[in-house]
Amino acid sequence: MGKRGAFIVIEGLDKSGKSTQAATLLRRLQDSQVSAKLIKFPDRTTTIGKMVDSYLRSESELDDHVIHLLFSANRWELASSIEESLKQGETIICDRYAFSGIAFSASKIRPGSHSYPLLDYAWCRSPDIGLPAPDIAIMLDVSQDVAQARGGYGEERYEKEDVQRRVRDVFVRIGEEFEGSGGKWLVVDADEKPDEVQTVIWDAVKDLVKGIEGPLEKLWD
Ligand code: FDM
Ligand code: MG
Repeated sequence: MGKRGAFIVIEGLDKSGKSTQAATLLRRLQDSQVSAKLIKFPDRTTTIGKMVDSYLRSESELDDHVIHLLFSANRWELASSIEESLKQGETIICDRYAFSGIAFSASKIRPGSHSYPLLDYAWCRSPDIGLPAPDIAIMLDVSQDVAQARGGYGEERYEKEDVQRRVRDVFVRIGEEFEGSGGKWLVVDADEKPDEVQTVIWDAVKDLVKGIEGPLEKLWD
């Protein structure tokens, strides 16, 4: 049996440079003759993804539980194809995953309250239990000032300062729990120049992308 591919997740706030870093990493892997592909969540192309897309653009309203479960279902739609690609030795770079799922939902607060959660943290985590677990999750940590300097946030739901601040706090908790469950969670200072960020990322993944002997783990299991 040959080695399986590595499952690399890149997480972070808006304007943290996730998509740029993911694309740069893909190019570098391809230049090094590593079989690799880039995926992203939400995958807005599927039927469920289209419902998510419409919600994010505020073209539709959905109950907060419903949209949370749709984001998770959107990952489950792709779960078996992720497993298959990894088994065939292909490395996957994934732009956002279940960690964004928890962070954005669990950071929602009840209307009229300052900090009382709308959705329970454990409830938010549960629908993703058993998904393919990443071999490493890389959290690009950008400061509010640098995010603003990069052109600020866009028009979509969640692209607001107060939301981003709360989301960041939940990411910290998620990272601790992922590490506690044996996962590899790397926080990278995304205020640095793109080249410097890429150097840190490359250093963290360069051994993993040679292929992995061990089995693919299940998330939160
Ligand atoms: N998002 C993303 C969630 O709320 N839950 C999820 O499970 C995922 C994967 O969707 F604001 C949020 C994060 C972001 C928005 O993401 C769209 P992109 O990366 O900007 O397309
Ligand atoms: Mg966005």
